[in-house]
Amino acid sequence: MGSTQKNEFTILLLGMTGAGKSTLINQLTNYFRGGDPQKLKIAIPTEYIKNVTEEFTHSEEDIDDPAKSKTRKCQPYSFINPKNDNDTFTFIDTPGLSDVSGNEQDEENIEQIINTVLDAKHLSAIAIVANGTEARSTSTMKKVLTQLSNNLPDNVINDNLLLILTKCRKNSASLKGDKYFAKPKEKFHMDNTAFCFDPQDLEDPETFSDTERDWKRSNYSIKKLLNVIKNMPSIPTTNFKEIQVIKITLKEEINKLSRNIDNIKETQNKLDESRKNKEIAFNIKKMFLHYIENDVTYTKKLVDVGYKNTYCSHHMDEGIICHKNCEVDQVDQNTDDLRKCQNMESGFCKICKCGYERHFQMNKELKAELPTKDAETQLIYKRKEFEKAIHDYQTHNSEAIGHEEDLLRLDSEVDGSYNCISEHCQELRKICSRFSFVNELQANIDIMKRCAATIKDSERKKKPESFITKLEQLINDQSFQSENNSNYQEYQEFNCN
Ligand SMILES: Nc1nc2c(ncn2[C@@H]2O[C@H](COP(=O)(O)OP(=O)(O)OP(=O)(O)O)[C@@H](O)[C@H]2O)c(=O)[nH]1
Ligand SMILES: [Mg+2]
Ligand SMILES: [Zn+2]
Ligand SMILES: [Zn+2]
Ligand SMILES: [Zn+2]
Repeated sequence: MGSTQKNEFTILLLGMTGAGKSTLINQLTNYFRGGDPQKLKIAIPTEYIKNVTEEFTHSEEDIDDPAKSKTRKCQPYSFINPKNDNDTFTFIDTPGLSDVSGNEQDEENIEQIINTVLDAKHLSAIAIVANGTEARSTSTMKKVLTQLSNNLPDNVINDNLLLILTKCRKNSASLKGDKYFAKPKEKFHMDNTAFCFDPQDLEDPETFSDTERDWKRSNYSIKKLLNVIKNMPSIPTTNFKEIQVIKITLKEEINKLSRNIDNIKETQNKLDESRKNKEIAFNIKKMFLHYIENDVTYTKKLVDVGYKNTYCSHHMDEGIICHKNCEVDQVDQNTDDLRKCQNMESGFCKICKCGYERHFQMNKELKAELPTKDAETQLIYKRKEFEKAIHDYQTHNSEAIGHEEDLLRLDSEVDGSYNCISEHCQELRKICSRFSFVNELQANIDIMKRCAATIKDSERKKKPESFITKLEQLINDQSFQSENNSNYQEYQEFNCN
């Protein structure tokens, strides 16, 4: 027995909807299985021939609706070369892409296409099928590649790309003035007319001879195509996988980053709260120390009230409430909010004459008569309040320290995320230089931006905001770079025979 090496060639057909991918599959079926215009073999039903003659499964829908795309699922069609049964050619028909950008169905289809590629393990070629009669058929090629640019590795685009122009003969293909997004290795023309009219029309001799002629030309193009495919490097689909993996990692890292920016915001709020409570406890402590040391008669207990009072940290111990039931909402102690209190005039308190910055708010008040007028018992109460204030102060202080530590940790995690994202972007760029980070990540960045904008502390805000700017520059920079990337050359119309 001679050495019979089995060769498997997998070809992915890509194109806009209606370009003629499924019709090409029918033409291929006839090529491989010896059909002819009068005895058509049908793998995929057409508008005119609904009955399939072959055993393949297909996913055609809305066959009679010219406005809709037909192929719903990626479907492989395997053929054994009649001239050499060691060669198997598997053409993968795919759902066509629409002209609408950002189309959800397209996104779904692209995902399906990539998964099919991954299943294939090896790919011999990606053949872009484009309507050759369209004035800018090469720009449709560019469109297809752009839509898939975040999924196709460079080596495939550089070494395994083919262009099949349908519905045309070589001399009628109008390609003038178009620029290539990438250079296909070879270009083919065909007009698979036999599947595009009512078979009864073949009775007309002119139609018959035209169809015969188109048929021969198509088969000649297919023969050429198969030869080219046989000589193309078969590439493993690992690069596709790698792109997917890096994309997932990038997404995860961006999500982590997003969560951390959210955490910074939350932690900042908690820190503000702790600092505020710390200040309140400090002032209460000061007040009771003053009461104890100066033996101030203490007849009322400090109780919670359902409204906010504005106090002065210098005059609180005199029992002065600078503004009872103050309507101002002091957001945090570092802001100028209390300037707006109605008892402030040009930043000074009308009641105690101190500056607004000495003031703070709390929903506590000396109220409710103590049950005793006895000095000894009063002192016990005063001490108890004093100690409670010390305790509260310590609690809020250690809370604040904890939040500060958290913020430092979050800051460094955010930095780490940046480095990680930047590394992955570079890694991705190496195998997929056309990758558009803007398309992939802009939405997440916008969410982060909105979150960062709500961080109250303007100092705190700076870090995430500068970080997000840096990240935006990174992704914009990378897509800018790609325009000048050597792998990204635009080719003038070229001729192939
Ligand atoms: N004249 C001519 N018509 C063609 C040719 N190829 C396809 N058509 C017609 O173009 C239309 C779309 O063809 P399909 O093969 O379904 O196109 P497709 O790329 O599979 O479309 P989707 O499945 O929607 O992505 C049909 O009406 C075909 O009859 C061709 O080579 N010549
Ligand atoms: Mg189709
Ligand atoms: Zn007020
Ligand atoms: Zn005051
Ligand atoms: Zn004061």
